[in-house]
Amino acid sequence: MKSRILIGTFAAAGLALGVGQMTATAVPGDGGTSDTQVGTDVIVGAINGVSNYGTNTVNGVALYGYAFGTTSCNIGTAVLRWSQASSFHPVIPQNAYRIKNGRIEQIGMSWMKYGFCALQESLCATCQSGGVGCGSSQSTLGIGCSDPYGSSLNGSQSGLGPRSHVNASSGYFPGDTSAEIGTWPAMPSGQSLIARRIQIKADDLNPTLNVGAVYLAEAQYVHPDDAAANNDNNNASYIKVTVAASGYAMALSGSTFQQKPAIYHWAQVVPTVAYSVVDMADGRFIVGYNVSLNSNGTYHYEYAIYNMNSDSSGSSFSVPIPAGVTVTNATFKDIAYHSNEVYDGTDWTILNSGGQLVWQCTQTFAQNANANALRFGTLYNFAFDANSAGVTGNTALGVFKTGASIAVRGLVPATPCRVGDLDCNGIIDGADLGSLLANWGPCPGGTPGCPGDLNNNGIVDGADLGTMLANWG
Ligand SMILES: [Ca+2]
Ligand SMILES: [Ca+2]
Ligand SMILES: [Ca+2]
Ligand SMILES: [Ca+2]
Repeated sequence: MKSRILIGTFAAAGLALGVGQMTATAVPGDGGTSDTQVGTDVIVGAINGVSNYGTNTVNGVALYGYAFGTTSCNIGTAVLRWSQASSFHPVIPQNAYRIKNGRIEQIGMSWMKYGFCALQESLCATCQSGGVGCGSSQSTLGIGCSDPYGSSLNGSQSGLGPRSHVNASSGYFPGDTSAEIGTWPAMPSGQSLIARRIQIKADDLNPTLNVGAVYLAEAQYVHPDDAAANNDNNNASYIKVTVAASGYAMALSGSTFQQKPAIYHWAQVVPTVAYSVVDMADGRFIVGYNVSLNSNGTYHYEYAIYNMNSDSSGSSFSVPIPAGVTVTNATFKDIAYHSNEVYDGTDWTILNSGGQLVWQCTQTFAQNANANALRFGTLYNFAFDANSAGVTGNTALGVFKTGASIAVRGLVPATPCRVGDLDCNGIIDGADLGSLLANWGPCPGGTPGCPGDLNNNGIVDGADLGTMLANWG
């Protein structure tokens, strides 16, 4: 399965191309190695536990609070600086996802855990000398060494800072001085169990509402040294989790999938899912997509777009819709920021016009820097039905901070065949006539729409022949 995904990813990504002022390079996208193999390279070696905090109700919605423990590893060739109060230590966002009914959705996100010092353990490799452990203001994570942060530490609310203060492309954030911490949005009242932690709606966890669902925990490390070494595309890892019927307690299931964001598990559950990897100048997006057949004969298009570490962020997504294709049931799904985070949560608009189905953030960067862009560590869903099967083609991802548009390979609705072009080769000729005559008479079983039944009335007769001849050529 892994090799299949690698090949599919490479093939899809290899066709991604840039338009406008941005540059998109194409590389295999499901992690596994650092990009440069040199310098500092932090990864999540393991998600090591879950803290279950219980529930608070916010605006009438029951939300459950969680934190995931993380063990980082330095798999690079240089020590990783880990100095509290400076910008040179990791910050750690945690996310939760659910795969259900053919879709992967992000169902929760935390603020950023601010790391403060590193032990020197050996989860991923033999820990070499060079690291400076806890107790020094100049702590580092040595080459090959690992450092565990338990889930209760990653859920400690005073040590969780806002995502809006972090640039995941450069890894930069203001050092956690008392002055900086003083600028963090205040803890909302009445949310002592869930504030700043991963928050998930009860309805997204209730087993009777989520039969067959697969749940995933994900964590990512963000660090300026790792970003500067161009080793920041392997910083997210995930693990499966179970959800108990009682109190919706989560528990880890199996082993951590290292250096892979959770979106790559979608194809483990839905094997026809494919991916395009989009590397912008400042970070990586992973676009997952799948087309399935609906019971009514139309096709369901499902796109999940994950921004791993692009500060430029996304602000629109569009799919070409050929003339003659009918689109229904277009939907958008984001994930809510919380705990007084400054970002807006307004849903994107959806417009099918001029040959394009377009999802659009309601404000530009110039209008509102805190608009609901598709930011690092988040995954948004874009879905629709169409009466046309999927063919390989280019979608477009709009960039929030630059206004650029990036072409992204995906599956898009095919141009419909002309009425009477039974073999769909662009011309109505003797081959099509032969097919119509071969099917002359009632359709098998009386089921309308058999080959040649152009007016869909269950019989191939003179009326259909007349239509074909009228369209001849
Ligand atoms: Ca890394
Ligand atoms: Ca929203
Ligand atoms: Ca034909
Ligand atoms: Ca007919």
